[in-house]
Amino acid sequence: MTTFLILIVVALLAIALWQLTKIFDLTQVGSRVNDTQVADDNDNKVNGYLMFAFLVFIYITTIYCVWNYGHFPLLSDSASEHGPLVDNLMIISLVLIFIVQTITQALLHYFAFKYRGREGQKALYFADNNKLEVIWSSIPAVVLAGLILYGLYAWNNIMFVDKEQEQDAIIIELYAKQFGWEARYAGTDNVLGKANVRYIEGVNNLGVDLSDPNAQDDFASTELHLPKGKRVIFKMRSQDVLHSAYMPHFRAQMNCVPGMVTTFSFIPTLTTTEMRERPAIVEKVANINAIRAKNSEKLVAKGEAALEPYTFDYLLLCNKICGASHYNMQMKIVVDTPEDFNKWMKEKQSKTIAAAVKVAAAEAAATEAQAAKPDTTSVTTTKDTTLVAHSTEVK
Ligand SMILES: [Cu+2]
Repeated sequence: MTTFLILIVVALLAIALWQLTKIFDLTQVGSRVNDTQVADDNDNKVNGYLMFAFLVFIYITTIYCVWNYGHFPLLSDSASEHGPLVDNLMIISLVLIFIVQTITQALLHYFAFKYRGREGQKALYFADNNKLEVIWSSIPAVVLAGLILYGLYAWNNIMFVDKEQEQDAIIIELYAKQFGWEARYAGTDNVLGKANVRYIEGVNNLGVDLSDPNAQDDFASTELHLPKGKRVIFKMRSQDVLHSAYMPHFRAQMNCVPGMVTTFSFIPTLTTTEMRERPAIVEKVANINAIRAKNSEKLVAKGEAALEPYTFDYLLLCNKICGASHYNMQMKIVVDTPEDFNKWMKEKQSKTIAAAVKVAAAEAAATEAQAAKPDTTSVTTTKDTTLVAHSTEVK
């Protein structure tokens, strides 16, 4: 394949060089190039019709692509309350671009054909035409202003959360680091304790300030659970570089910036189970599994294990290229019914970060006490493994 590409590049370079020398020859006064090299009426006519043929080719390709690939099942299947606003903006932009491109492309090719070169015909030249300029400046200006105004309206609607909405909301922290996510729930008081990267130590891998009373009931999770129909306010932090919390199904994205807290808020409208039953998702899952089944056949033939069938899950992804394993930076999102969510919260609430830190400290003290005893050969390794084991458990 690479050799083939190199051959094509070399051939194209040769053609370009040949054309350049030809143009250079033609521009010389008293050129020795014979008359057949200069385009005559017939050549221009052929080129004019070829312009038309190319237009037909573009339209046939467009119709073919729209027919075969123009099915955007996921474009109107958002799972958040503000989702349809974003989807509408996307659909309006797509339709506008499609109409404008169809008209301007046709005009471009038609005029190229209509005013093709003819013997003795001279091009009409005028320096400016106010009427024309007003038309072609004002139409795009009005259309773009409309799009931008609608965009601003959507943005304000999505980003503005008033005090009343804030009081009803659940506060969750999204903590980004190379390369993974962790969520911190504010616990029963619904207020997140202070945190700082300087406090990161041992099992306290989110840097929670344990002297803050609000931090006492905070707990961490590596799975993001959200309740359906309830506003969630995300407070985002990053430990190292710029990351971007991207939740495509909820039409949500916000950068996570080291040294500051960014915010995004939305109301989930479909539980994971409900989303799995949506026709668009059923179709998507069936497509993926058909591809997996095909690939599995090849793997099994090679004696390897078959691929597991795919089931749909909401995902939180990183949408900033933040390093070598950026592609792998994702967390499963589970949207529960309010009852299931409360059940999950109750289960998790006992496993606070503060408690985990206390347990780890007690364990460390115990191993240190053991270390003080005469037999010290295996003590250091014991201490390390308990800490590692514990930190994975908390995750
Ligand atoms: Cu990232």
